[in-house]
Amino acid sequence: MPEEVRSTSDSEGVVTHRFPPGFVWGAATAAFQIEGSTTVDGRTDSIWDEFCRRPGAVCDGDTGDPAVDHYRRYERDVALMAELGLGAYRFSIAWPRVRPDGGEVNPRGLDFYERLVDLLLDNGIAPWATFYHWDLPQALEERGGWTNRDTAYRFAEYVDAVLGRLGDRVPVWTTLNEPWCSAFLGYASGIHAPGRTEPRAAVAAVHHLLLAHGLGIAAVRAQAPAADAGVTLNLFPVEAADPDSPADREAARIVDGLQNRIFLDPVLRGAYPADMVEHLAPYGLTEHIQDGDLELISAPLDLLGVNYYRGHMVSGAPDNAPQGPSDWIGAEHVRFLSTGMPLTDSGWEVQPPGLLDTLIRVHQDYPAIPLHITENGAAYRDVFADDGTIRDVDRIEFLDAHLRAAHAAIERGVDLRGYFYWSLLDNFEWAEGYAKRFGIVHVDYTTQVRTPKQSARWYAKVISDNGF
Ligand code: IFM
Repeated sequence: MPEEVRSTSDSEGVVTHRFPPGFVWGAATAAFQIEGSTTVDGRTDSIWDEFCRRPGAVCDGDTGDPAVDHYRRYERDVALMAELGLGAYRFSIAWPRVRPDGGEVNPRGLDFYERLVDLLLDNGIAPWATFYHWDLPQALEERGGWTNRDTAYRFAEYVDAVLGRLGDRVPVWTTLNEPWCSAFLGYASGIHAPGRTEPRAAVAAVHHLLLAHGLGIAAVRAQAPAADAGVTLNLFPVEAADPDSPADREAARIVDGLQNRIFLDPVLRGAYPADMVEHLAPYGLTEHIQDGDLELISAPLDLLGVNYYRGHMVSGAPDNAPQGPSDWIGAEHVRFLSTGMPLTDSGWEVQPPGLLDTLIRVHQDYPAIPLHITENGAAYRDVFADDGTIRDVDRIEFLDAHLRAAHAAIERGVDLRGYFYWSLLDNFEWAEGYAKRFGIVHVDYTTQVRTPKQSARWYAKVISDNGF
């Protein structure tokens, strides 16, 4: 094993992870989850502002205001990042600030991101910007949202506006964050904004999101040729509960297709997977594909962002009746089973080996592309000890186990170049509101006081041990 990718323990038994030189160490957030200030400086509604007003849509009726007030406290937050020694900060830009209602450019919206990016650069922290982390302007949703092909072109205009201001300074751009969530949670099960439960709409959204990605990459190449560009997908390893059962294997194939390959294949191979074209034929997938789309969608990338939280174990249960709207179009009979691993506060199983499996799978099944883990993290019920600290040992164990898996992937030859913890700060966890805390930095939602948890200190040590 090369010296630089060794995992060791120091004299206190604290694991230190030796990653290759140049490995990117970061933390991630997203605009709607942290910024607040949803009505200032010209910003107008996104689909999430609207969704939050819908009774029962978001836990406790929580909204994106004030979130963690990052729009006004970004200087303190960047100082925190610097204290932790982060090499990179992954954040998203709010489309409804930059082009409110999807219309004219709003320079005040761009001013905020310019101040943020310049401050990060002054602090030696690389800004990694994502154009779309789910906050579609509501006015565009009213014209069909992602079911409307035109939304992809409006996205390209928005990307152009951002690049016109920041294209000379941001080293890494990603087009979309987790288009699976935008399409399937937003338009099929409706548990995310815009809360629609129309399978055909979700399938249209898949293609138009991918088209937006392709147009976004073309814009980055044209306006910021020195920058790296990619997309972030939430990938899940999918396992058949009984590998000898044809029904379970079939369930695994379909869930893997709908979750992973429907995005990986067009982006990295230039075609939708044949079995998904067939599976989604009743929902009109191919009706949306026009000449030249797949060429745009599969333009070469500099990196693929992998968001990993857990895997799926599935079984086919043909006799099960579908229970209401589902993310799993045409696969409503599939059952998702527990593998018996401990749960985070989100009820998600802690499955570090799934990260290794995911990275190896992408490495083996798709053309060589540098990978970055652009999100990985866990919500836990953090409590303050009497001395005012938060000893979030469960989060440290989570982080440690997943870094070991990442490390093992590098040892196995995967071209993995970075890791971003989700999230820097406790924040608005979508339909869960503020009930789930993912941060390595605690936020008191009444006072907005930030308190780094023990996991933040632990992560800072890993980063400094790796030469940052
Ligand atoms: O909070 C989200 C983030 O916005 C996208 N990826 C998963 C995180 C945890 O659910």
